[in-house]
Amino acid sequence: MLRLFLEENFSGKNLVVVSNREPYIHKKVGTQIKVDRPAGGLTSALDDVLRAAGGIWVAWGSGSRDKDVVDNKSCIPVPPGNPSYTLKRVWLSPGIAENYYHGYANQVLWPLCHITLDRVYFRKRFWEDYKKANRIFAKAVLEESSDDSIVWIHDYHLCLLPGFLRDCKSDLTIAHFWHIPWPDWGVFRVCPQAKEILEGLLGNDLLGFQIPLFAKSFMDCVKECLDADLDYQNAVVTYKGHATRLKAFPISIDYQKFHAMATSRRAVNAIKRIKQKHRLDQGYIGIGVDRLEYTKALIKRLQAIDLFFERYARYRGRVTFIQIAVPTRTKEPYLSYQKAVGELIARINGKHATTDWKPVVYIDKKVEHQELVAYYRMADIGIISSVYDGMNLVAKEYVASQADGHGVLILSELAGAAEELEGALLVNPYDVEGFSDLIYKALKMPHTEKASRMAVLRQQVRANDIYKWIADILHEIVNICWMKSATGRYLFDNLDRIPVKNTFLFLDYDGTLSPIVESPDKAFIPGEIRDILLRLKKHMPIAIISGRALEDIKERVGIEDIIYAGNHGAEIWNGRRQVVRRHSAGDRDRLEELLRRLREDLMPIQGVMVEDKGITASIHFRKVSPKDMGAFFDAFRETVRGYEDTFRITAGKKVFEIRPLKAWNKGKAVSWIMEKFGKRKMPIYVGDDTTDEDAFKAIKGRGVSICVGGNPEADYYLKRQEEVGEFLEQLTGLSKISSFANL
Ligand code: ADQ
Repeated sequence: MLRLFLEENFSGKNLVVVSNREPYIHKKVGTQIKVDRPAGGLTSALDDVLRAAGGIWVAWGSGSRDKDVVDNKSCIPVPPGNPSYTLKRVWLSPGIAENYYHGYANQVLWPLCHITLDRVYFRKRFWEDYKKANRIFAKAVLEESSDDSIVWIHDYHLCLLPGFLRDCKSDLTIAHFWHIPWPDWGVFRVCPQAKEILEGLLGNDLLGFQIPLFAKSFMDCVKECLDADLDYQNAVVTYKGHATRLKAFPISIDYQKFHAMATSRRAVNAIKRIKQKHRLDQGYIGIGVDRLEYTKALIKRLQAIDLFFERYARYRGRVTFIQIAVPTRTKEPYLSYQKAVGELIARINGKHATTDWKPVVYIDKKVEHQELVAYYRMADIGIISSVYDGMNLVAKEYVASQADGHGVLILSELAGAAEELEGALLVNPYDVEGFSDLIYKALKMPHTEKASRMAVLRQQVRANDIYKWIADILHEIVNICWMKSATGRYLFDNLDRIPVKNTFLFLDYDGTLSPIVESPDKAFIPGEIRDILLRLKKHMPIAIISGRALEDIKERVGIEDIIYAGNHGAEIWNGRRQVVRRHSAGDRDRLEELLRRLREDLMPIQGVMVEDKGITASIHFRKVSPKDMGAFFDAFRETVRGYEDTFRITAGKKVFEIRPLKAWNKGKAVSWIMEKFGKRKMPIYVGDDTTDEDAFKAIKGRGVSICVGGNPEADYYLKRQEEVGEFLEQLTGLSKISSFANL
């Protein structure tokens, strides 16, 4: 899928990924040079992207032998043995590296963004070298990019890079993903370089955050600090004439890889070995896996564990907590933190241990992934206690490795992952007493509830894996590229090119006539737009084209004498009666049968809504409680099995869509309507959705297509849905003039 997307959208484009950390490190081992790959889902997923798309990865060459293997442009083809893209290394002197990385990045931006202000340490030389390092990165990127390159930057080490690049090459497309939280203005304001940091980041075309809250906090900071135009509704900041779009893209993991590793024989053997080694055959197991990092709040978690054994003493000897913590930063305050964690574990073990059991097993080193999934799979409880966290991938790794499906995830409500992972037990890590009670609750939870919570979690992570994250970001980048190349294609700059004589107007509904809303049943057409359409229909034929059922769309628009196409054109109303009912009787019978079975099988589960749209159907489950979600998915999956030869079943936001495999599309609908009712007319089509692409294509060369938000297939774009009303209003005026001219 990803490869196909990249081939279609990125061929001919030069993709430049930039990060502090490199994907391949050359080190000296004995007398030999060895290539190391830093572990981590993100690095390997980005590596996949570059392998498929080609391009360049620019990163700091931090390995002891990195310099020995590059060419005179500091480049080396990678992956070793089967090269498909270029790694370009950036060299930082030890002094600059120290101040830029250990200084400004780790002692200023990291604690600032994680709201641990007592750990923030500003030094002038940190900032000076941070600027120098960003300039060195900028020079390297510029050497390798042309005006139509796409630069994709990662994280807080490179805040100034987008601004530096924009100053030198204003046409570059620049996107940046911010992996850590973005704090409120009340916190960010303490940064002496707040203005410069924000200005640097506003060099981006796209700035991605983990969750919407961080994007909003960023916007608030810009509002307080810079004289910029802010469009909160569309999340766009315009500063010094340049627009930056902000958007949330929750990062994820390679679900299938973790699932496959967890169900492998190697995992089963590893579990046996680990249990034997730590004498864990009896009783419950809790797991914590973290970088040894104060924001992950290992101390709070250990305090909660200590209190748990105090308050629920009967669990002594029956529960063991395994804490795997890898030290990744080797300076202060990490050394003191490591010492404090070690001492606290020793104290807890001293206090509660028995002759053949100790409450906490401490593994203070990196554990290979295959081994890590074994720990995840065997653990009855996974604990994440961060005091603030961009996302937290361990939570998702634990879920994906829960092949037996009955572990309980205790997740800090202050981690970005808490926004997504319904089914977890959320904890406030500062409330140590509440935390210890939650551990008790997790242990006492009935088996059925554990299973249904875990089923919900697994479905969520499976449906939103790292490849979807990448595709969502790249899709947004492609749209931005198109919008930029479409300068001059903004509809309001081209009104004189819009045909007003002999025109046939086609309009999509959701996102075009009606704003996008949380729940589809609340999507109503604004009164002013209805009034405009009532006036406009006197001057030109109008057709509304929608994926909704015909009756539904007719009722929502509520205007007589116009054409409606429902169910993507499988039902058409010509203004007086229904002229197309493209039901295959067989499909309808099958759908009825499937819906009857679904109603029966899902009846015991509260909150399921089955919507029969005649030709298609939607199964809404927004109102199903998390504890029943597992049962819902199981029953749904079981019931639809055997119908996949007739229907395509796709997942939306808390809804499953069921459509006949042979269903029509909006392109075919427009062509059919033009053929029947508008042979010599000129179509104008306004839509916003990917399903409108078929219509844009269908009228290419014989009409005008307009996309709200932009689409490479459309002739012109509108920036937002509200502009549709403005356009229709203008069209009314223009049409009147043209009617008079024709008299
Ligand atoms: P981190 O804070 O590093 O990164 P986190 O999401 O907590 O990331 O993931 C840590 C990773 O390290 C996991 O993949 C985990 O398996 C691995 N790991 C931890 N301890 C390990 C050990 N002992 N041995 C082996 N592997 C270990 C930042 C942000 C996060 C955000 C990520 C991704 O702080 O909030 O989720 O980026 O955007």
